[in-house]
Amino acid sequence: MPIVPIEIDAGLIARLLEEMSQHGSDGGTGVSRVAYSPEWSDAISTYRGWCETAGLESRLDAAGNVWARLEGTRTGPCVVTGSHTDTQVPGGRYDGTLGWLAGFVAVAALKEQFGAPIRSIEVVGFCEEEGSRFPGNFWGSRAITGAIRAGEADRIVGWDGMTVAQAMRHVDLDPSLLPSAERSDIDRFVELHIEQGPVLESEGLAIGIVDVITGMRHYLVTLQGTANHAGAFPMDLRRDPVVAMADVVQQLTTHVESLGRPAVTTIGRIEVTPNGGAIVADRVEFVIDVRHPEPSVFEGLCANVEETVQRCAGTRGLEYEWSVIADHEPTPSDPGMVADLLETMEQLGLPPRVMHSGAGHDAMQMAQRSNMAMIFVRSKDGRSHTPVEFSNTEDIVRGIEVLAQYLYRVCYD
Ligand code: HGY
Ligand code: MN
Ligand code: MN
Repeated sequence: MPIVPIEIDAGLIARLLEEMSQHGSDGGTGVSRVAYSPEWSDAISTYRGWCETAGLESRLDAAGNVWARLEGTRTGPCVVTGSHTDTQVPGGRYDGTLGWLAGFVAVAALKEQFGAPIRSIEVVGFCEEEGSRFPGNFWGSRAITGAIRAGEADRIVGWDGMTVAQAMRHVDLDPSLLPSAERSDIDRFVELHIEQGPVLESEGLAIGIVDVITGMRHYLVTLQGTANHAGAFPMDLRRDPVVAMADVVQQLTTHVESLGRPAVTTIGRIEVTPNGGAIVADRVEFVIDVRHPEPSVFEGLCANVEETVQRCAGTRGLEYEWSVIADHEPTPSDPGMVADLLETMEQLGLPPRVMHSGAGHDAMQMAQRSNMAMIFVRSKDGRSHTPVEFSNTEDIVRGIEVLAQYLYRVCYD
């Protein structure tokens, strides 16, 4: 299908990103905006104001996902774009926020330049994706796909000690209404997102299309030792959980490095109790993040984690336990959507590049119910999950052009 001229206002997306970054800003380029926080509520209000100005009907669902809808002339399943509204702590200005605002800019441009589509289009801002306030992630997209189990909001205790349910009530959301956030009328979901890695930049490319999103699993591990004096208690009598954790880190790293790219394993959250400089620790709690895009390798990596924790704890006579707090299988994009997006890239004069996503995304949750694909925008130095993450406006506009052309292709024709 031929492309059509669609004007994307570079100044607008730049201004929106700048204004949105103020909600949770660290005064520099960093943003910390966790789900259901005051800065999160302010961000939603700002966004809904923009929707009103653009003449897009907006609403908040029972989970706190914010929707902007451009009504089509024909009833039936809709097409959705968007991304998440929350950030890591600290995070940057682009992870999630870019896809959320890019969807808004694309749909506002289509509305202004072509009027009502045939098929309705919605832009979603998922309330929580990062797991930066609560263990696990994809709370918003799990509400939309009906994957939240009864009572889960009361069972999940955030890193700040507040349950999801308490945090929801704090912003006047009623967790008992979560089932009403479920949608079954979404035909396809396309998410624009920063790549968060170095691949596009290393090849001098601005845009990529995702063919598979990596599998990812988070193990929350506790190793229980015996607190003792750091000086008087002999090494050969100790039950030191920090040393056992160091064994786990070393052995997992050696194994995952032996597999080469794109296998990754990360331990980035560690809590030592009582965390005293002259105390042999009593307990260590840490999260092991395991990822691979190929199902059988992913399963093997996870099995190795479980064997390694068991072995290292046993060697030092420690009790241990683990729970899986996030678990998402490798998720392929819809091949037809990938083909359409690649054709659109070629029509726009962009070298077509297919790639896997090493980051997890709401799109993997949405794929449980809808056809899915993702558009990646180059990340400077491949950095993300840090205040220095950056994508330049020119690349961002190219990404929005691909998104807008795709939405035109599937909703206006
Ligand atoms: O961890 C992830 O991949 C996502 O950014 N939350
Ligand atoms: Mn993200
Ligand atoms: Mn992220």
